[in-house]
Amino acid sequence: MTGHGSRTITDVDVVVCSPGRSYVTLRLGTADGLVGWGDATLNGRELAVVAYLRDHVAPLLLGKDSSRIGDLWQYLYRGPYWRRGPVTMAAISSVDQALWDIQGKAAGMPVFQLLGGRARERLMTYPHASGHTVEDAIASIAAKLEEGYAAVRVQASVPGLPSTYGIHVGDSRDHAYEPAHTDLPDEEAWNTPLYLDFVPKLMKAVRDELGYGFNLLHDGHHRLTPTEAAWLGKELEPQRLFWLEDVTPAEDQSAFSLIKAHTTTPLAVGEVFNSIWDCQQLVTNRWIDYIRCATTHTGGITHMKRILDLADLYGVRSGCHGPSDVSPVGMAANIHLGFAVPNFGVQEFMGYPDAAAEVFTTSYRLVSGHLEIDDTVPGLGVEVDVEAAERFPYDRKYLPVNRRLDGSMHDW
Ligand code: EZ4
Ligand code: CO
Repeated sequence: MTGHGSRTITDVDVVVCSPGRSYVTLRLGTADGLVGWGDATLNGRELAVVAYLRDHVAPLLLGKDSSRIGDLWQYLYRGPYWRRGPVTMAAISSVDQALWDIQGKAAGMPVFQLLGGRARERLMTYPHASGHTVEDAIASIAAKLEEGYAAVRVQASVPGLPSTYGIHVGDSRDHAYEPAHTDLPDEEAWNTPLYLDFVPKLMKAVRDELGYGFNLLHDGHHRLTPTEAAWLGKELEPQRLFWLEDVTPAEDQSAFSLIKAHTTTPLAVGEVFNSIWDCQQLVTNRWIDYIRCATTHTGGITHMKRILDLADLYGVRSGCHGPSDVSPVGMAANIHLGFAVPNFGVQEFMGYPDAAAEVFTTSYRLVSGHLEIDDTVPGLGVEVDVEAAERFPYDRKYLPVNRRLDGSMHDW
């Protein structure tokens, strides 16, 4: 499988930078001078993927034919014997994205053309609205609707808890979840009865105030048991959510059988998944409505396309994870897929710190809460300014951890 032609991979570099957030970006170069970019960012464990790429993957790629995307995927997945896992799959994802980028540039076409061509004119996105009070959260949603968004996720501070996941007041772009402390994880507190008492009141207040003319989402962030999640889903049925996200820790796929049996509130899960096997039971048993894998963490475009094709057979639509810790390169990969697949649902789009725009320029753009893409830019359409990246050296940060009020660890 060694390549001798113009498409041979001749250089492999990993760019690490922290322009407000940390990003790991793979750069592949070919003999004929094409450059492909891939996102390998694993929030809070970035350097593990850097080592995996530099120490173990780069030597395997040099001299290979960059056009053999599917075969290189299998080579990196089956080859090491040790399969799956977030570090391995983020590394494979970045290689796959970079190869698709090169393939598109070689063909002179945007990647979505190679995936079957444009299936829609724009992608619906959802941003994050939040507030310390119900009133503030409603005002935050109203501001997003004013900007043109057709879907909004809402979180609000749970009364009685010192901090709550997803609250980032005062940050208009909402690229939050950065712990305030840079050296050690922030510690948050959790109490299920307080949360379950509050969320139905919040959602009812939102619909009472703003009506039903937009898609409303909420993220449970893996905090509930299956029974609690089933109860919450039933309780929220009158508010007709677009989706209720990550109600339970998703490594237990069959938990969703219980939840789905009890509620018609649509369920979404998958942002921490890293392969089609994590989705298999959820999709084929129709236990979920939206699959939330990100192209960056689930094996790149090649593997994500297979997940979405499987999902389509069961009426499950896409809702790719799109936080600001998926880089603009990974976001572009999500977006190219979103333009091409029949079962696109929605794209999360949190936005990026201003400094990230000094490093990454994209051919997609956000217009009135929807993503548009330039037909004329080949590949993934993201350029990475390596000199600019050097101005933002790596800055280690951790995601928060979450403890119950008795001090025991809970899921964040
Ligand atoms: O906690 O991206 O739906 N979005 C989320 C995110 C995740 C972070 C983890 O890195 O749940 O905010
Ligand atoms: Co989430």
